[in-house]
Amino acid sequence: MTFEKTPGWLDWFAGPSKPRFQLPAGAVDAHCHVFGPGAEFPYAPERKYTPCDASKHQLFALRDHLGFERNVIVQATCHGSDNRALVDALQSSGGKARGVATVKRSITDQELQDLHAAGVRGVRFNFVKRLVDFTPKDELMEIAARIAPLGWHVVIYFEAVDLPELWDFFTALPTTVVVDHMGRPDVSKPVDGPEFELFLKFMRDNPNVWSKVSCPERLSVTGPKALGGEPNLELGAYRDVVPFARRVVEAFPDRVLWGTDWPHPNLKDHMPDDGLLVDFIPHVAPTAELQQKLLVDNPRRLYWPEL
Ligand code: 0GY
Repeated sequence: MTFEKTPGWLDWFAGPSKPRFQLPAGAVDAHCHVFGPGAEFPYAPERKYTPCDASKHQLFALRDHLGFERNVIVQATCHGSDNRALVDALQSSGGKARGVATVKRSITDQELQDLHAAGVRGVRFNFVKRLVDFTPKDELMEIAARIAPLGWHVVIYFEAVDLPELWDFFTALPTTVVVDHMGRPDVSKPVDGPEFELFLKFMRDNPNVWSKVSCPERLSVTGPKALGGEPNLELGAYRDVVPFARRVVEAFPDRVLWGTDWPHPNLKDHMPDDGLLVDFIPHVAPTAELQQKLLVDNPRRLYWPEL
């Protein structure tokens, strides 16, 4: 089967630079995806976008190029609740990848066990309206109750303006809860303002809540171009995201994760150089101790506790 990419879709960046920041041994890219390939793993009929293919081989090559040891592969909405591409990538990784799946309430216990055996350790609940249709909260709560005994967690993706409405549901979840991309703050608002303060309170009041401090390229309003017009972190690329991510890392050093978000779905203006994204890490986790927690100890606790 062949698929037409969504108009305006930007392909991932094929020649990433070698990061200047040396990742610590055992570093985990804790948020990335595989797309298809569509001819082998067709995209879901209910998808809101059609990506370019981004295979497990390309993901593993990027992992090695950047200096990560492991990946956490997150089911993307373009595959719906068909986790075959994810499972195939996990099974091909030689134990170097774990996954977060999307499931429906109709999933059987045996299917959950099979996902666990493949390396799945969480489910994702997505509340971003441009990506998914609404799933009733009672259905999601039922899924959360079923995966909790497996020791899995729930990954939630939402936008900052929706946190007040979703608060009661999130705080009732019975598992560890991992927030994608800091709950997508509007970084043109003050880091000390009421919107981001609500997110920090969400983490403060709920010790089971973790956050990925990922996606500067997605959240930034100032963008990748720094003074001089080149993507250069020393000169301030994605500088508007730094205070937000750094605040979360410093306040909750044991509950943060970092990921590339490769192959960067739905970016319309620019496609980041993944090497440059790795160079963003010391700006938000400025000490070796914080980097070790963010990149090694925290993802290991959540995804490879047996190591
Ligand atoms: C991300 C962000 C996005 C998309 C998805 O599953 C997805 O389709 O997560 C987005 O468009 O913001 O984390 O990859």
